[in-house]
Amino acid sequence: IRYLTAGETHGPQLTAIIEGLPSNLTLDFEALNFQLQRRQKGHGRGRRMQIEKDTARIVGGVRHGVTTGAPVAIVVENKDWASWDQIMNVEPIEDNDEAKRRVHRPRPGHADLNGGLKYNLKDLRNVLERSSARETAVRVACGAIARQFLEAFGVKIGGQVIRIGEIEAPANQLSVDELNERTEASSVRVVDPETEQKMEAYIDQIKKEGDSVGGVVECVVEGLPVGLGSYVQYDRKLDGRIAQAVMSINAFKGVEIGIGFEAGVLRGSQVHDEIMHENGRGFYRASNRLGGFEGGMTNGMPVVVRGVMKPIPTLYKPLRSVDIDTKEPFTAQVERSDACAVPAASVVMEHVVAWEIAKAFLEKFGGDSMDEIRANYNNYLAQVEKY
Ligand code: EPS
Repeated sequence: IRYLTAGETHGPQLTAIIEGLPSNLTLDFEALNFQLQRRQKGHGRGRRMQIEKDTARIVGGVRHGVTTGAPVAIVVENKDWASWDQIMNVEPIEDNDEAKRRVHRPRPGHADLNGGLKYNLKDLRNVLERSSARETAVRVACGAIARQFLEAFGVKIGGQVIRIGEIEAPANQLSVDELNERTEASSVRVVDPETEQKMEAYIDQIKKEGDSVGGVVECVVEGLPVGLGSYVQYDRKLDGRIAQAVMSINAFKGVEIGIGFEAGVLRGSQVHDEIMHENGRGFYRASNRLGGFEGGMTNGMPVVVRGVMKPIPTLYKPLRSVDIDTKEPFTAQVERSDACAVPAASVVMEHVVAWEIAKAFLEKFGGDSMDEIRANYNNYLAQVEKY
């Protein structure tokens, strides 16, 4: 299974094509759009989110609510397009710099300068339009379909914000259901109301200072069978593939599985999860410090992934840069930005992780229809039980 996306942040729409979804998967459109709306929320988002009301329109591969096995095409429209239809028109427009809103002042921390040099583009708008995190709207739509596929096999996915700047949330051991219930009610996707208040105040302060702030988000996946991914080849290690997917989210600078970097501090006896067995339950681990992975494969414990997002580089507080025309230094003034998009990034991470897991699931139990996959899955579970 794979997908590609196309579209610009101020273009007419984002488009994705998913290839390799089995037939006879019943899609819940409301649940799909619920995930898109979750991504738009969060304290610290800017004015753009008041313009957009994201919904996924499916324009291929689904009939009467059920997949046919054909590629699934998804469209997410940009409502903001109305204000950009000249500047972002695919047709040539009159050679008027004002109308074109040419960007020649690269913003530190963005793709602007590297992209301009690489693609030999003198209008950096061509870079920023595609490198924008707006693209995650349609990635969430693809991930939400993967999520529904996994849910058909009892897999549950949740997420939470662990840190925003200097404010860290206290640790918890909640199940995915509880986690989702509590974080859904939070403006910053944390479990603890006191932390929520502190984070909100912190974001407001940062915003007032014309600055931005990043954070750490966590995703938990419950209900996975043992043996997704493989140790036999580097590019089949599922933890490695999840790491790639998480790092590909705009502004992410690091990934951890389980205790992650803390494993470099602790001793072996404090890190590894002891193996247990119980009739009925089968094999399990006494703890889950390794976050559900050993040898690049799921071990049946919940998968726990963390990612760190840097502060959004579009600042009201200007940073120094150089104009690509004059090579003169300047300090940028910004029109519109998010002060903090960490809660939204938490939703994005859930969906890119869902995608990688669904992909590995299909590789292991692959089939063209849900029935065929279910038979393979049940057969494997019986084999594991007898082992
Ligand atoms: C983004 C800049 C902002 C964000 C945008 C990502 O958009 P604009 O430049 O139109 O103000 O709102 O995020 C989204 C549109 C979204 O849906 O998440 C950027 O430069 O990455």
